[in-house]
Amino acid sequence: MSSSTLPTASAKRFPDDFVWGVATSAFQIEGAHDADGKGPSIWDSFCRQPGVIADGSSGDVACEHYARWEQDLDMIRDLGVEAYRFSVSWPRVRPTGDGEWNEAGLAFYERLVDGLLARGLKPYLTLNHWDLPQALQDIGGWGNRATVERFVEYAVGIAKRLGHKVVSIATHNEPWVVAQLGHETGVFAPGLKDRRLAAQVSHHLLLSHGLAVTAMRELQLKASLGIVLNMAPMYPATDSDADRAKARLEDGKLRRWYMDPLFNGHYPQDVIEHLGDDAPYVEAGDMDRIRVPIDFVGINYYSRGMASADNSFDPKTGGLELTDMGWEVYPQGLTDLLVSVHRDYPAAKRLYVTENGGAFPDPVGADGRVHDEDRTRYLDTHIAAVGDAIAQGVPMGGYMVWSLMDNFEWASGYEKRFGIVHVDYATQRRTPKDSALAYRDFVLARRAARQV
Ligand code: IFM
Repeated sequence: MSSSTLPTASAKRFPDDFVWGVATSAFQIEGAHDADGKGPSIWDSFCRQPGVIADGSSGDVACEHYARWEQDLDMIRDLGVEAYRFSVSWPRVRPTGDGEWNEAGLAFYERLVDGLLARGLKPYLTLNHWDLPQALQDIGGWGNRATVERFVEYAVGIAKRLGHKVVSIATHNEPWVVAQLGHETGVFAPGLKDRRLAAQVSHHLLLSHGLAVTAMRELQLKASLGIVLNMAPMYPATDSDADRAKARLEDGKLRRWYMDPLFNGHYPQDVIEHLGDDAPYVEAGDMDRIRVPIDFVGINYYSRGMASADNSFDPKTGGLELTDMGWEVYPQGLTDLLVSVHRDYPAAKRLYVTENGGAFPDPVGADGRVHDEDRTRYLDTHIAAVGDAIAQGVPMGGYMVWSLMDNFEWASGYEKRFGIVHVDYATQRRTPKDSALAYRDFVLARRAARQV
């Protein structure tokens, strides 16, 4: 099949050890929500509440990856990439988050990892991509400090089983989303609306990260250890002092709130003041428990943030190029972000773009193919933006497209398609879109160039 490469990205230089990959998460693709002893997660429960998922769907079936994993691994291999970022479903391996482990669930991930290795693919594992066991939510979830201990047990259990085979283990994916969207605005599971609780949840997530890393280090794993954060560079909508102050605060809430504890051992003072009585309770010693050496920070980037003091900025009215999520396409923001993270947190030794991509409406053409020029252009310009950051000295380790295939996009259900592979949910047929073919040819050309 013919395809075009990515012309802007192709003009950039990437280090020889730079890793090219694709990413997914368990709940969004696996389905098999109650198969082989899996327990319910908070997302299984949340989806059952009327009105919370745009199309009324759930993750019950999703992409049937639990059953189709071998075919999917062949597909990843055929895309020419080197790495696959996936997550483990906590309730699949330990159904209630406590007590008995589920050997069938563990065996599934072992087969998956062995299958990746057999195909020459590097496994990048994430422990928590949001699907907390419901049984733990029933006793307070991430608001309960005891969940921190359960998470450490989970991390150690997975690390013992897979940590000598996988390339990397990330503790959490986007803890900001869990705290803010899950506990403050309530648009994601577990659907709570309590700012005080959200702040406490963010602290427990960070604490569990630090304690899990410390516990996993003792196992002397092959895997590198780190965390994945969603970030957006914040720009003031105008030059006014008020808008600048707002941009600074928004950056504090999204980025510094996580990066300062991880690397500097404290929460940002301006955000603590902003939270006032809602600031989290922090036990003596917690900040040292959080600030432990890690090997990488994964950054998930989709768009920039524009801050205006009166919240009047609306990307939908600005004539800007938007994705199907209503997010602005702004590749320069990725360069700005990576450069600033490296400048502000030099102790973050290695950065990865662990997610980047766009949702676009993708009709299947009369020729049976998906000509997703907008996504192909998005990938081209954003990969080029990573190349620009590398040229400015940012220590980048790799880039992973979100997502391998169309999947369950949380509160948007199946209406938004992020995949470079199209999924026909009626038949579960997978069809690589033009963006997948362009990415494949780009990556294969990069890999071939290394060998000369
Ligand atoms: O689908 C999500 C993913 O689970 C986490 N990062 C953002 C993606 C797009 O919304």
